[in-house]
Amino acid sequence: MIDLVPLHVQPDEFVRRAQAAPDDVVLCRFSRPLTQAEVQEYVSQLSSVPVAPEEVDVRAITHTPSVTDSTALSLDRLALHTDGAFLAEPPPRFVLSCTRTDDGGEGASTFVPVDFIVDSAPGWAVESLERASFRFLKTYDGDLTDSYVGPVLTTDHDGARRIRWRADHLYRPEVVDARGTRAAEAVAWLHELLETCDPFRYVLQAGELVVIPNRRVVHGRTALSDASHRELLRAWIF
Ligand SMILES: O=C(O)CCC(=O)C(=O)O
Ligand SMILES: [Fe+2]
Repeated sequence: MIDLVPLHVQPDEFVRRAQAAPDDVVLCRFSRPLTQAEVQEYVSQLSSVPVAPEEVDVRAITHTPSVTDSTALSLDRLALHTDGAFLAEPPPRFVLSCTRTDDGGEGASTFVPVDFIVDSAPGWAVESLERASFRFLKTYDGDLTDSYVGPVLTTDHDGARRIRWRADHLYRPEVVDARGTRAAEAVAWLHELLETCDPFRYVLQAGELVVIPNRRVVHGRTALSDASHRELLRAWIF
């Protein structure tokens, strides 16, 4: 299993420790599942742009048979990705708060750090993922208005790598401008790596909340068990 060490923090120190560790996966176990209002309050406190708690958008991620166009709301595994890959500025972090765990103990959260990806990649692949531009879609219905075109890998001012990624059985980022690199091969290489590697896995329990540095790790989940009642509340932190 790929190594990743979540920072385990206590509820009374959660906000302070999470603020001090923006690039870590931070895990906190509360005595009971947080309400939507409590998640909104924590996200408001962790935001770097001012946002009132009631303005924080919280989504419930749970098996919803009536929705057929969302893998997150199905029982299927969710391929490793970053959230908001179609946005010019994806959320730097987001929270997953577990209100109900999977009945069969399935639905592990999966994580792969970007540093593992870069360390595993041949030089031509890193160069392609940094230099070429790729299209990241919001929807698969052919509407490109809300898509983003840019590199997969960037490096920020302090030298830390950042990633943007979404690829699944329906779509892989389309090469818009290869800029002389082996861009299409690099997409295939990264997709294959993420499909075949052994991600860090953690099964969230009811009452646990995890803060994920969205550009420093890709995340997904393993398949849920049949008739799963697992529920997570998800909110992006800007
Ligand atoms: O179900 C999960 O564990 C993760 C869901 C997720 O990553 C998403 O909805 O973007
Ligand atoms: Fe996600």
